[in-house]
Amino acid sequence: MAKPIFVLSGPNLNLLGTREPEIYGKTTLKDIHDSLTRQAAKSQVDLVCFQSNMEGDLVNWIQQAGQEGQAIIINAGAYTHTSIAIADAIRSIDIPVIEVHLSNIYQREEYRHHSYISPLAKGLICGFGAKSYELALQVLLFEAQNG
Ligand code: CA2
Repeated sequence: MAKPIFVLSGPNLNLLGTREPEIYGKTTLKDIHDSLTRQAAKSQVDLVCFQSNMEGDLVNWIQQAGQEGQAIIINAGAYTHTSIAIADAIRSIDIPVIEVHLSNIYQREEYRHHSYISPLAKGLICGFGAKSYELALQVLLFEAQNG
């Protein structure tokens, strides 16, 4: 079996589907994880899905993914705009990272326009709600099959 793809989500994303549906949609994070897991299974790829409100957890999982995973899909939530620690962890690994956001961060407040992750990521997908995660997975599955 190929190495798993890590799907990492940051602070407050555990609240998805329960509040602010006009911005973040009605889908829960569990729904997203379940749907991604089904999609990946069709390509015989395992997913490891984690969410935490703690910056250090995300740093630890990025390091773990660097050792044990083939790629990372990350929505670092608000840490996207603030975390040098997460950026340093991404800089320390050699696997592709795709940054995702549910909302289009460039249509929102100015303080969301800067990402410490984007310059280090293979690509960025934002603005498609839960589909941002699915599109990222599709790219990775396509690349795993087609090189
Ligand atoms: O659009 C995204 O995916 C964000 O990463 C979401 C973060 C925000 O800080 C980023 O700028 C953009 C916030 C996640 C908060 O999630 C909630 C979900 C439901 C209810 C309240 C917050």
